[in-house]
Amino acid sequence: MASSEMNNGAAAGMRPNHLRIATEEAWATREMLNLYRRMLAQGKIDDPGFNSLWGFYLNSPSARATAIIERLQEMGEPRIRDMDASGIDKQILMLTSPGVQVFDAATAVAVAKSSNDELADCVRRYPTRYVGMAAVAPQNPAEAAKELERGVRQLGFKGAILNSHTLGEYLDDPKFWDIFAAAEALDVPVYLHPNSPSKGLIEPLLTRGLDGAIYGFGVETGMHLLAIITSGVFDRFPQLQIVVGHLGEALPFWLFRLDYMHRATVNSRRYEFMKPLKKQVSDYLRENVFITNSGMAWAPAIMFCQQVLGMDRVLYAMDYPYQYVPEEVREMENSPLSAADQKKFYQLNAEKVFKL
Ligand code: 1DF
Ligand code: MN
Repeated sequence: MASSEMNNGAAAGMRPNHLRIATEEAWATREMLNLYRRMLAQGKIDDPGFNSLWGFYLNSPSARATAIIERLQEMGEPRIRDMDASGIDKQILMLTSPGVQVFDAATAVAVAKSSNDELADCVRRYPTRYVGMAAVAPQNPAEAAKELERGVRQLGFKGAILNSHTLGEYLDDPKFWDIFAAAEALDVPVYLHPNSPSKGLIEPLLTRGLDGAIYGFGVETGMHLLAIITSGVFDRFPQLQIVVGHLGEALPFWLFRLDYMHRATVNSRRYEFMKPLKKQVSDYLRENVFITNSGMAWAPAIMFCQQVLGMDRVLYAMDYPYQYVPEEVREMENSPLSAADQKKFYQLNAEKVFKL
């Protein structure tokens, strides 16, 4: 067998037989970062996770912080060059976390609109390279649903970005479900992206420096997705599809225990509010959830997820600019996956989920 058939040509630096669509790629507007700066300077944000994360990125002189702040805001040729240098054909773009979800409701609604307009301009400039996701303000669920509809119908966006908790509140609360109803009706996915753990969840992580992407993001976001499932969101919205990064924030590894213990908890009536679901927890993860490997360029974990969720449920993501490591892209193509499965992972699954 020619080496190009074995490894898809990646090792030899050739073009593979598929596109590479990176599905969790971040950007930021100047307007939003300036609001973050002002809020940090005024010291009035009651969200220790936000203060830790954005206090670092906006104040640290480190090479990591300064390069990321610059790349987040750069939507022109330098970003395209970074994509070319790492072999990325398209970025699915989302307003970086927590997006508008730390603002008061009126500000959040306004910044969601202005950033969506800006993103639509960027996509118009590079229509073959960029795909937009709509930022929405859960602080005002009815407006969020409207903005998602505008984003999809008028701006050509392919779904919504939700950065986990909003001011400590979670999407298992039915007051937010207008957003899920809109996504289901528009037939677009919701990307449930990490946020720092909420105020009530963060303390022992923060005091150990583990609140960020190293682990706290996963604790927060895996718990959030599980709470969405156990609250019955997918029984109410059976067509809804949620995309989650970081290989499903570890939930695929928990499938067996989640099914057993959810059943045990419900059947023993330990919590009055925990109602029986139509299906097992693992069924929702296989039928209503897609996962991406953002930040997890590691073939054994990717292949485990493909094995337990299905080859059609796992998508490629880089998490630019937070994990911009061009070599990772090529190294991963040396995994034992067949060329056909590589094509699903890097291209076809994303085209299906986001309707590209
Ligand atoms: C980090 C990582 C920050 C991810 C992010 O958004 C982010 C980080 C503020 O390393 O601080 O999206 N990530 O998805 O892994
Ligand atoms: Mn990310």
